[in-house]
Amino acid sequence: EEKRLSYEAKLDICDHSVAQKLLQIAIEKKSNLIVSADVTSTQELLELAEKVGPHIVALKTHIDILMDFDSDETILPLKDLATKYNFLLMEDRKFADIGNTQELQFSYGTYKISQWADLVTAQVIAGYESLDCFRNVGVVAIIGMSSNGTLTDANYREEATKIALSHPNVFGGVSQNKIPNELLLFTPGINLADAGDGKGQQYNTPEHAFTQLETDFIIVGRGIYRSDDAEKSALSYKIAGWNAYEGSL
Ligand code: 5FU
Repeated sequence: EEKRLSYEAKLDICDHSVAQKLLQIAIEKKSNLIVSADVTSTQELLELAEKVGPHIVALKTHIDILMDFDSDETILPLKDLATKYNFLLMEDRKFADIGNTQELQFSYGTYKISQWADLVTAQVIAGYESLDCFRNVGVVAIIGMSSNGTLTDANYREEATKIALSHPNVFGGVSQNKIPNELLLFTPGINLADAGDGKGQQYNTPEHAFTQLETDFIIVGRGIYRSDDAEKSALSYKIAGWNAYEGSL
């Protein structure tokens, strides 16, 4: 049984440059919080980033849900906020196609993700070589999903973990189960108030994620952006996440 490692210890074994940056920000800000900015306008996105920026290690986007995306109006100010508050931009694109198509989806089209994202999520369903296109970015592989009835069973997760461990572009995984120490673990499906959303999402607490899963980063969406005061709730999740991390060491 592997022992839970501190962020300092992970700095020694997670070599990818994006893993190094995330771990350094976590230590500096005493935060393991990633806010999922699932809002549909640029104004809401930038207002949320301004409020939660000081408390997070990364802002997770689904850039394709914006009604008014514009490189200049959306991405430039978002990048400025990321610099101002020292957080990374994580595009939760969950690429799931052959390498050539992913290469096009990553760099072309409306969103030109490769021009601004520090890290992206990708399914590993298309196999090892499908991830070769994500040079100059960090990949977080989807190993297990949080939703009820997901097909990511133990066998799938084991095979997905092998790809994640061996591919040089991959430095982490999204999962609801433990993954090897060499990978950073990202856990969505975190909410202090709700158990689910009536649409298949299943929630756990930060405490569960750190003690049971030995996660490295918690991802919180509606628990923060739907609350009355996003700044205040980001701070609560940051503190809850940090206390749970320290308690799990
Ligand atoms: F890979 C996954 C997963 O297994 N579960 C998720 O919920 C990703 N997510 C994302 O985290 C999902 O697409 C949302 O953007 C976010 C969770 O949002 P919530 O509002 O906290 O439920």
